[in-house]
Amino acid sequence: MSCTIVLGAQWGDEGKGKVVDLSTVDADVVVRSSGGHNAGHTVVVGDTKYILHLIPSGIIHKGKINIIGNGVVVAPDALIEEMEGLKKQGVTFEEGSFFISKRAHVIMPYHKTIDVLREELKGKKKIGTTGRGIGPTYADKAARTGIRICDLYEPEVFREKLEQNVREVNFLLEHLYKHDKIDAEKIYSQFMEYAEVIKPYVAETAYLVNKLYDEGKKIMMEGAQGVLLDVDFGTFPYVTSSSSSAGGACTGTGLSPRKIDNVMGVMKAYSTRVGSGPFPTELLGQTGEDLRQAGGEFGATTGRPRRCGWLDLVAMKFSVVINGMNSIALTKLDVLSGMETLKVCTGYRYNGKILDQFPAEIKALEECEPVYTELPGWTEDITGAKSYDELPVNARKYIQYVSDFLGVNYSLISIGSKRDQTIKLN
Ligand code: 2SA
Ligand code: MG
Repeated sequence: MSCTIVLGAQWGDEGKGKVVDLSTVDADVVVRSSGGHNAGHTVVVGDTKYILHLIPSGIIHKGKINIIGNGVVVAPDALIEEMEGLKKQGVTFEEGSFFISKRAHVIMPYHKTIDVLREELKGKKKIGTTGRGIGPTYADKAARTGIRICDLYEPEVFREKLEQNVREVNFLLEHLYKHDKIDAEKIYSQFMEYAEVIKPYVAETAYLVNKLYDEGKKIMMEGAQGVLLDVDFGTFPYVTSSSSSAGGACTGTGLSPRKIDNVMGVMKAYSTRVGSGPFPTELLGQTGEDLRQAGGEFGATTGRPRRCGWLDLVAMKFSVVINGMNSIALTKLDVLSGMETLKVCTGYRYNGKILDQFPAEIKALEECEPVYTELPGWTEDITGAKSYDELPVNARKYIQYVSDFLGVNYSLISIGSKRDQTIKLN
């Protein structure tokens, strides 16, 4: 029995899709514990490309159990659409292969409306959310007004909560946002229909996930977003609204913390982020543009160009510490080929001091100046390397430097998007 958490160690888009897919082969159970359809995991199997948002990637393989945990926020309409799309690609949802937690909170249409309007109101200070209603749904959860999946099967409870929430939302729409009001009745009947469609999959997954572990099943927790977008530990307020770090895998599923055996962080060989917020190592000039083009750094969900920069080891070290990361999957190393000199950030200069810890203060993150260590680049194409020893000496030096700094070993190094462009190290 074992449980491994695979999480994005930076700001998301580290290439989790590929790493998760490789790890799925060994897993019996694949679980999502946080986020919603703001995630976008691209998995390529043979010639087929699957883009998953809400459904755990184990669904692509027959015989795996897939669970959407209580920490996930579920938009039933988006879920049904994703299921339909996957079915068209030949994916089946056999009995016992897919479960949705009764305790997961539901993203309602008004959450999406508020998400978008709140961003508009913020103007320049906007977070750059995905506009999927994620923040307002988690806000309702914390405010104890949220609607859970189980509520959909108690029509009176659902109606009462819905009407109460819609009253509040309509007040805001009318007086703050100057927006058309919404109709609770329409939402009610729509959601009653959605509830019927997803009913066969709804379960008390907290018992289930512990039982599966106790039976000796191998569990993989599939992270969404990245640690630096975690609501507690990320670059608040420029974060998502869920616990995307390792702790969230327990609270978001009910699996006991005593049952977590491994935490694998997926780390891109450089940094990217989408949306607003501080990014100390961001490259605004040609080098950043080169990384964007070479790395194809455009969002899978929204198509937005990603901001690019050097690898930030101060941020990474924080990520290693708070997650207890015991291995790193290094991705997109090939993107760095051809760059004359590579830089890694090992400290932040701020107010005349060098910080070696990732600061909580947004101002420090915005105004600090990265302290870089320069390492020589390599010109060879590394996308065909079959082993660590086949990598150019400077690539090995870069990899080694990072691993020594972080005090964590690699489980794999990815040198291209295909499955076989992977150097496994243990
Ligand atoms: P939200 O919509 O409330 O969660 O947005 C808040 C901030 O979190 C950022 N965010 C993301 N950043 C990177 N990747 C994300 N998801 C997909 C992924 C993206 C994709 O996991 O790969 O498909 O390319 C993601 N989701 C949220 C967002 O930009 C805001 O800064
Ligand atoms: Mg992505």
